[in-house]
Amino acid sequence: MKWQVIKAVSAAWLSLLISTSSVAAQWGQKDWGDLLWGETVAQSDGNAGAASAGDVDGDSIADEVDNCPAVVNAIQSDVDADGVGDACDTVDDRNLSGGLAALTDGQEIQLVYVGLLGRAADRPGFNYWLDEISSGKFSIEDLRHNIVNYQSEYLETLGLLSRYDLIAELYDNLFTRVPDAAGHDYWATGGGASVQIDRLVLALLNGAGVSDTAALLNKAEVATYYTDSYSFYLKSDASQVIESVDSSMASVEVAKKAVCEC
Ligand SMILES: [Ca+2]
Ligand SMILES: [Ca+2]
Ligand SMILES: [Ca+2]
Repeated sequence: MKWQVIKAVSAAWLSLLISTSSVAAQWGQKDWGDLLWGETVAQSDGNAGAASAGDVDGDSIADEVDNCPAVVNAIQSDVDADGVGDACDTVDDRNLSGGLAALTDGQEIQLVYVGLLGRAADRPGFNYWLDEISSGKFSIEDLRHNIVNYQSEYLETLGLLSRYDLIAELYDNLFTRVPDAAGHDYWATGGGASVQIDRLVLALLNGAGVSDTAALLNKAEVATYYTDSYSFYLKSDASQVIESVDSSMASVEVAKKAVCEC
């Protein structure tokens, strides 16, 4: 994430986020050049303690309850909830069919923050939008609208980019990869060029293929973990924590470990 604009969160910020605009938008599913799948390699996070008879990997989780008995994974993250930890699970059992409809309100909120601001949401902002969207007062479109129109944090960074450069930045923020040529051209000058530049973030969320959807779910997972866990919110921390999260489940364990610093 290249953009890191550190500004204090203020009451005025929240008021700016409140909008009455609601624009329905729909995009078709597109699957552009997904990364090769299944290349996740379980790795140690490098903080193993001393191995013992009942804890062979030395991560302080006893073998009988350790979801990766041979891999250091103190957080025990398991995003597909199959009992095998992210650090050593090579088969992603989640529904990766993609599309906005498959995301929870909380995931959508985090991913709009991730896409447009490059960071996990702060708790006041997240809770405000979750309440408003869950109650039906606002929609995810309203959150997008407010960020791209009123937040200087966006207007002074991604908001200054050309359409072509913005696509690349959104791919980096959302999918942790550079756009493939076909996808880049599609959104820049092809069939996706009809999507207004300010609405590209939701179009990309909605059109993500299997591998990119895994990255989105992982980003949302780690962003939510950070939002729920921090004792003092720093935009730089909120950005760093999701920066290296990609389509691999192993990247989730590593990122959560960095949040918790345990
Ligand atoms: Ca262990
Ligand atoms: Ca382990
Ligand atoms: Ca698993």
